[in-house]
Amino acid sequence: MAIDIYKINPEFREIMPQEIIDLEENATWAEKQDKPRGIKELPQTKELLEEHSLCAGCPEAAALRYVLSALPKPEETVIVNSTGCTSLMFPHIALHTVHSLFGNQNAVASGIKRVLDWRFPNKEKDVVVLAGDGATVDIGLDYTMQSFFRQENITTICFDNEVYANTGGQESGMTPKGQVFKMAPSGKKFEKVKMWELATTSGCHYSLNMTASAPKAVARAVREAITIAREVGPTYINLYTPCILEIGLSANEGLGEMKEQDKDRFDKYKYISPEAEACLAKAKEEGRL
Ligand SMILES: Cc1ncc(C[n+]2csc(CCOP(=O)(O)OP(=O)(O)O)c2C)c(N)n1
Ligand code: SF4
Ligand SMILES: [Mg+2]
Repeated sequence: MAIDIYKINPEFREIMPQEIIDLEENATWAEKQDKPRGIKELPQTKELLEEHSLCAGCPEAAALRYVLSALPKPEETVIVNSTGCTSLMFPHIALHTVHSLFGNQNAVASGIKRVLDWRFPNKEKDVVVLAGDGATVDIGLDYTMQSFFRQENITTICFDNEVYANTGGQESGMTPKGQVFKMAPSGKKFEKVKMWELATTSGCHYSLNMTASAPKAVARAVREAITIAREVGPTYINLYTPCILEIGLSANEGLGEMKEQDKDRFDKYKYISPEAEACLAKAKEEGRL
């Protein structure tokens, strides 16, 4: 059974690019089976980001595919994103997304989640923030942390490429010490902010630091984070998706870089609160995970 998410307003259909019409006609989310997509279906599905305008081989594009394939209920999900390389992918997916002003994505997501819960009290609505490190940790840090403090029922996924990529390579708080970029030639003077630890101390019930090297691991993390966000409180996933352009790698070297970092800086930090542990155990028992 297909899941009907994406509809073009009939009045605008005539002027829509073919790509958008293709999304409406061919993005089915669950055609062959009565459950959402999974990692195995990535090569055949229009809706799991068939095309994008990022650099060839950009790990952000692969990571978004894994995230989309793991959404438990895509038809009941809203993704809030922010300006950056990530935001270039959203016009190519058939899902409800909101492009917020740079940095305020967690405030926007909080409002959307509250209104959806009020408007649809009998439905589970998932709100997921997906934004870069500049948006999440630098310019939007206050909004990010305040949403944790308020215990909003949202999942925040930071695509941590350790740089302001979309504006040509400035350092962010997430850049490692000593790193030089085109527009940060003197080198980073202090250590990378441990946002995953800040998320834990700011009230997140689930906080991970990982690379996007293993699709199934990313998908599992997304499903767990969304399940906990629904029932317990805010969750955070810090996902290393290196900007291959800014660190001088070619299109086929992103995966190798992530695998290298699995052994080193991205050592799979994982925090789960006791309430979240109980929530996951119950979800597994009921076959929801
Ligand atoms: C309010 C506002 N401030 C600044 C910008 C400029 N801007 C656009 S993209 C970007 C950098 C994004 O960096 P990040 O969030 O790390 O995403 P990436 O491009 O690295 O994926 C900035 C500063 C903007 N568009 N709007
Ligand atoms: S600039 Fe970097 S983050 Fe942006 S699309 Fe290219 S490789 Fe990806
Ligand atoms: Mg970035």
